[in-house]
Amino acid sequence: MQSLDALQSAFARDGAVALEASPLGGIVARLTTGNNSAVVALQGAQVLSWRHGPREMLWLSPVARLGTGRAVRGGIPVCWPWFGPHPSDETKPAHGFVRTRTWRVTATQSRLDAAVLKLVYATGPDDRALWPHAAEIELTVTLGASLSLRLETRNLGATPFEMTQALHTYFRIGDISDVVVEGLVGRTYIDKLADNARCVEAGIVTFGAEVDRIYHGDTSAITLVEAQTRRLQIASTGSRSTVVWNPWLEKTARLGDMGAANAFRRMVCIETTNAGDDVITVAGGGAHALGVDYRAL
Ligand code: TA6
Repeated sequence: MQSLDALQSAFARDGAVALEASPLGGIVARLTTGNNSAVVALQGAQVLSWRHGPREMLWLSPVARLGTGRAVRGGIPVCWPWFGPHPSDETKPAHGFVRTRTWRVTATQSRLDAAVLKLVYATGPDDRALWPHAAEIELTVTLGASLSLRLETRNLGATPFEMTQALHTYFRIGDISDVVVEGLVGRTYIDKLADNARCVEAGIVTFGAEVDRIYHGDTSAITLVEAQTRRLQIASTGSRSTVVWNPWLEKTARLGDMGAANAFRRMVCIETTNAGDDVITVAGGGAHALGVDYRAL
């Protein structure tokens, strides 16, 4: 594991990238560009905070802690190499296993318009019982006027493997009743709350109860709209599916790590995915990149 001193000497970039001990435990990288900042934990390469000017854009559980062996609730968890429950073995962790692994910082960059951080995780012997393939994943976080993430999967073996994945982003909102999601009208979706029934989205997505849906189709122009005024543009690449989720009251209680009974009112997940029918096959020696750009309009 990389020590904080070694990380600071190798990767700190004055005014753009700092490596710090997080009050949540563990080591984080802090990116700064102008009035914008982001905090990324080495655990899971998880973005924990994105501040756009004075505003925190991501929701993070108030009881979130690093280094507990459990995934952190909030920010942008990286779900890989499967999304949701394991397709055939329910004893395996939901959303894959890299959320709780320590990733390696491999590069940082201070550009005129952005701060850049790269982290890598390579599957090892401890992972083989969960997933038998040799692979390396690299997350590139670019903070400028927008926040961009690019998750590249590289198949280091000679045979192809299938995977599903997600950048499982928790957006911070004022109240769920004031929020709609535009850009999914007409799309087919799997309703995970209706025995995985396949439905068609009739219009804009609103929230009045738990929502847990995998939308299929183009993901390049989705917008989170709050109180008809605040708009956040979500532009994904390498993805033909988007998950929209709000746990509402009962699931919030069942999860037990949301920090408050009504925490669901302050967050909504709009996730850039390869999920549902959108399964990716990576050829031996090949690669696949999943990307997203978040831009406050
Ligand atoms: O993306 C939505 C979802 O699959 C929900 O079904 C819920 O399980 C959520 O992810 C959180 O999963 P986690 O494993 O982080 O508790």
